[in-house]
Amino acid sequence: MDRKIWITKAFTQHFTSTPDIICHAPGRVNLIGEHTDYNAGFVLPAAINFGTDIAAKKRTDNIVRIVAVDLDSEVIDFNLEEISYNPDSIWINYVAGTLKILREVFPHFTGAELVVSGNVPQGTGLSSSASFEIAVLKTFAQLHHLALDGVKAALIGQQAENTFVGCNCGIMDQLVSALGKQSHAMLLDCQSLRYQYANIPDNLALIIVNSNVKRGLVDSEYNTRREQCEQVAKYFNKPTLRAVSLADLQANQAELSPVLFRRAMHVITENIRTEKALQALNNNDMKMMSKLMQDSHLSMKNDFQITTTEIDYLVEIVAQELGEYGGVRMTGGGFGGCVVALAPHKMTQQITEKITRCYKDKTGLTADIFVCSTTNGAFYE
Ligand code: GAF
Repeated sequence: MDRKIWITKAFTQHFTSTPDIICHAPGRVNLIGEHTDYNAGFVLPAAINFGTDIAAKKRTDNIVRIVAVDLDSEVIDFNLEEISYNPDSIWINYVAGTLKILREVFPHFTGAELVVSGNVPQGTGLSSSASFEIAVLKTFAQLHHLALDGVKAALIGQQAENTFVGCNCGIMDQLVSALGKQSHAMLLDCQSLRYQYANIPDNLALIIVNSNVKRGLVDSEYNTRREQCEQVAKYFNKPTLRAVSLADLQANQAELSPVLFRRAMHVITENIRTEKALQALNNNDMKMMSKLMQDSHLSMKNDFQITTTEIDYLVEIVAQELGEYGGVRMTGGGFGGCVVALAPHKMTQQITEKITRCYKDKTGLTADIFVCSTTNGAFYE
């Protein structure tokens, strides 16, 4: 059944009335530019056809009542005037945190009845949480006529994660969930927050492979990487690594610990690759894109050290099939999660077969393979 019809039905069942609006916000896949966003660098993500749906009706008091249909229809109420962290139900903090920050910007909006459901595979690096935050923000902006553009919404979502949920993420996921464009990736400059779209050529499929490696220590390792990047920027007396050139980094190698040097090497070279990837996509130059994605993966593996043996193996077998006709690399924060491939449509089947044939034998795990499409950022109906 169409998700819109389905969530409308769920709303009617729970609240015995019809919703005022249905909002959707997508998850994302990042084509290249990993761990560069919080270094004020470049990223190249695309919004995908997995996301969060919310059916909503306005209330005139300050109560928010939300039903999570995917979690046994758990119902949680809270008052907009008394928002605090809920240690017993982690998912509600994405809603509560987002609305707390939204209230600081727009102090007078009232509550709502909400039914939420999402289909972004969780914990796989495809931004289920950013899609949830942006869906909540889009819903409240629409219900209460708040002047909230995509960039402002993304900043609020990010702030909620940083200050309420406790993840020190950058801006990429929220921004592409809010402002992505069908058939396009988005080159985002995380310093100026300016962005431009790059067409994904029609002949290419977007294949996302979930390694099903359980992501351990993601938050602590993520925060450690961020601190290491900040240390190097501080050494150069710069606000972020964006302001440090490759030449300066290389000239100072002896002064930095090997680990810090490698972390900065990844970020600085990844920024260069990401800008080049925009040109490669615009020119439909798959040979170049293939090389950039391969180098990006090696940099994440050797310098930033955020891949796993299973992920490296997936990348290796898909790259063998693709040759220079397509690109493949790990995508997202790392330590498990997904691999993304840009591949000619006609190679989709052979890639799928190769993964199915080899991955389980080698790792004991079964990979989930999604041939995805790109979509627009958040919208309401
Ligand atoms: C996670 C974060 F949320 C993003 O901000 C980004 O840093 C990404 O990891 C790594 O590129 O998705």
